[in-house]
Amino acid sequence: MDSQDYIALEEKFGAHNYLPLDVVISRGEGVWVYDVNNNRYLDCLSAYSAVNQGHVHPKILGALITQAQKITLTSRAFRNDQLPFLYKELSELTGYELSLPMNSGAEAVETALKVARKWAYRIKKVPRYKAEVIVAAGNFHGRTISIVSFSTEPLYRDDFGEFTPGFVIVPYGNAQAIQNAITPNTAAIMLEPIQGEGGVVVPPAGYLATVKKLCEKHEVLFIADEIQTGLGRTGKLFACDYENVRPDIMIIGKALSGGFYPVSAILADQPILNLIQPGEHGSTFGGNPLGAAVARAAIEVITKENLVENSFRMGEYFMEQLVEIPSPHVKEIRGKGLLVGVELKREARGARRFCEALKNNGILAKETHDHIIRFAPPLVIDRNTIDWALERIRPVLMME
Ligand code: IF1
Repeated sequence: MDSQDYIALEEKFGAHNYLPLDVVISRGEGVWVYDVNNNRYLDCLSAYSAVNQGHVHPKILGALITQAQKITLTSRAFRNDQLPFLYKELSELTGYELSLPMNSGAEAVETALKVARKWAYRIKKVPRYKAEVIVAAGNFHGRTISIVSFSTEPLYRDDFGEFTPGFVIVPYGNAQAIQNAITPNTAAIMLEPIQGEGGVVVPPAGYLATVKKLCEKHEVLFIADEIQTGLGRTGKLFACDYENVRPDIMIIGKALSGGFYPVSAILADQPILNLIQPGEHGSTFGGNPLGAAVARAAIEVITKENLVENSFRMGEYFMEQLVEIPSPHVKEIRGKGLLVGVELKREARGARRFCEALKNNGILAKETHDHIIRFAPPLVIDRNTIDWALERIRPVLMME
């Protein structure tokens, strides 16, 4: 079989909820992936930052195999010997007293929203059920009905109503708009520190710090969705670290498992997370020993291999070099660490054709919002590989 045969099967028997590039990947190693015809590509998406550690990282693979041969799932009706250590290691890594493990990012976002609402009723004494959560236009927090209820992207929410009430949408990057939206019923403000899907939108310097001060002043929780920006992606452990902002609730996922297994979590201190009493929240797989063992190894790789520092240095170099390319199509290059967005001018006729050309040059990147190319390679990338990539990106950005 060659690529077309795989694509034909997928088109025949699969729901069409994606329109992927026509590359059929069969294996990966580090920053490289290989298609069924053994063509090699540099992965510049990292599965939307779930593979920060590089594909099939041997240490995480080893943890997966070892644990899978012992016990994979106990349910939380009983205890297991991996989860206590994941809790401890997450607390040591992030400084939060507690964590609550889930599976997908959306589940962790829903968990954070439930905890914030409960905190509003029990601690802030907001009348039931008037709790409001402020979110930003251009957000992406997942695909559940409640989450798309506050999406501003018609593609993600049309025809999925009735929508969940209790959300207030304000422009991203504008602290005054948040101040104007806060009411006595505001439970929380939830933001991505950098909007990934929104087009790698970096807010003005000081925005996060100003928002956090508003939260402290008005007794509102600050929730940071660091599912994509967290765990080294932006050149700091968390993107909030750039402004020394400590969210009341931190949401993580994706690279928490290095792409081996769905593992997500929310992190908070006892006054907030102890509001959840036994039986009030959970899931079949949340906190399972296999996911916990994988997450422990994924975290160890990030810290022991200095991936945060590498992300900072490689990202700085990559963006410096991209800016030097005299492309007639580029409007702006932005991002932090190895989360880079190349915004194209409207007259460039969309980013998809550039991604197709990049694919033909051996680079896999994904467009977002039609006119932005996102580059997010695994954080293990080295300078030689970035130079290899730039040699192939340059002609594409210079094409007609
Ligand atoms: C798709 C986007 C990225 C996320 C943030 C929560 C979630 C995500 C900041 C939910 C997930 C993924 C979902 C995937 C494509 C991808 C994506 F394009 F959809 F928006 F990365 F930017 N918060 N993002 O980025 O986590 O439930 O998926 O584990 O749905 O197409 P999840």
